[in-house]
Amino acid sequence: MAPIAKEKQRSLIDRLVAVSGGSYSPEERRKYYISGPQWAGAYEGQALFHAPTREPVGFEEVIRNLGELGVSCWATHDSDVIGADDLLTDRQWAIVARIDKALDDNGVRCSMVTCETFFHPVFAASAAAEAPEIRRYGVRRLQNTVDIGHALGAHYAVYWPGTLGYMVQGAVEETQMLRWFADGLNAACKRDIEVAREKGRPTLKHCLEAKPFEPQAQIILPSSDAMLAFISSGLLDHPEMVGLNPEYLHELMWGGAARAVLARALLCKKLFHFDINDGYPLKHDVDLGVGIVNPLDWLNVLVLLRSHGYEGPFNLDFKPPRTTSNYGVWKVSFPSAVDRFITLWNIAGEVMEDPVMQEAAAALKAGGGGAEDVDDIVAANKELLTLHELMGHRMFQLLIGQHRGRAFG
Ligand code: GCO
Ligand code: MN
Ligand code: MN
Repeated sequence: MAPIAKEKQRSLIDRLVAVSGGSYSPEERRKYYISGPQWAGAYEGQALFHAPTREPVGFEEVIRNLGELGVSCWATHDSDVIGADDLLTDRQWAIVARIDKALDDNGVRCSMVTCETFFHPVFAASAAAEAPEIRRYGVRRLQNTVDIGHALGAHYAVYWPGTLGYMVQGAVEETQMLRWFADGLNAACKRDIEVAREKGRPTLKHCLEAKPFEPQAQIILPSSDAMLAFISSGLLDHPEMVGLNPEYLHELMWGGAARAVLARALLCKKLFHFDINDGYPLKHDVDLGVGIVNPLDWLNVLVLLRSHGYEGPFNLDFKPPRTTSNYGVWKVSFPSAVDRFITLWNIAGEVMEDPVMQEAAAALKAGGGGAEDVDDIVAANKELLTLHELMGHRMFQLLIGQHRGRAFG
């Protein structure tokens, strides 16, 4: 093939997107509680060893593109749009008003705000560091994020504690750090109760997000399960206001099965919010688009969530790859992620209604019958238990559409 001239490359992308087909209309996409984070749309491709590959994009452009694609909600860190120098000053409210207008103009709602307590140098030792002035500043940022959330009409606040942990063991006393972290959350909930009362709004749902690895010797709350234990530790003044925002990839990173993690959160009634993306176990937080690596695993996750009636947001917390252009972010990255999600959601519905899956599950629960003696129990269930593997295979068939007559060979 001859080289593709620069000016012909966008039309090539457009043509191959059209040939691929399978995309949903903005109206269809809007039926789902999906949010597009400011930081995902504006991500320029930078990382520890990597320079940016894309040009900067402002919030107006992100919100406009989300509106056009049919992503109904937007989410933001307090510092994504408002610079650190403007935060906590009157100037921030002028920016919030511009955000509000952009949301309004494009038919997009703000679902979630999140406080950045990891990027700024003041948080080098986390927002729960030893020096009281660091913690006081952290509390001001947390409470201010609650204020911004209410001003923008959000219902969720997310906290990813970033470098809550240490590089050098012994320098930090872990129980103390956890108490200080709880103090910050307590201050955020207290402020929330006050503002919600003033405004006649419901309080926010405060969601903790775990990530097992960062460039740290130890992260103190590395997994959703650790956070569940923390929520019920007695350190929180309002444990009923605090739940989880698990992230699919973060659970995969430590070797967890996302579906089992979510099941534990569901049982505790703490699955408030869910960051959706994809990637690889025991690797860096690559944050690829949902379902692009592990579609079968994702199908399993959605079957669980659908069958338990999860109604919270699905937040597209992914990073368009460095190889994707600014144009590609809106032409390929976002719409393809949303469309894979919707397709997998629909297939999950088919799994739940599939007669093979239903009969196999019912047969396993019925058991072999009648046996009391241990050898009899083993014998009575021997053939039935093959159904586990058959169900795994059936999930694969449902994923690739064999139940709809798709055939090979
Ligand atoms: C990540 C983190 C962040 C958080 C965000 C919300 O994947 O690096 O998940 O994207 O979700 O900071 O607090
Ligand atoms: Mn991540
Ligand atoms: Mn996340």
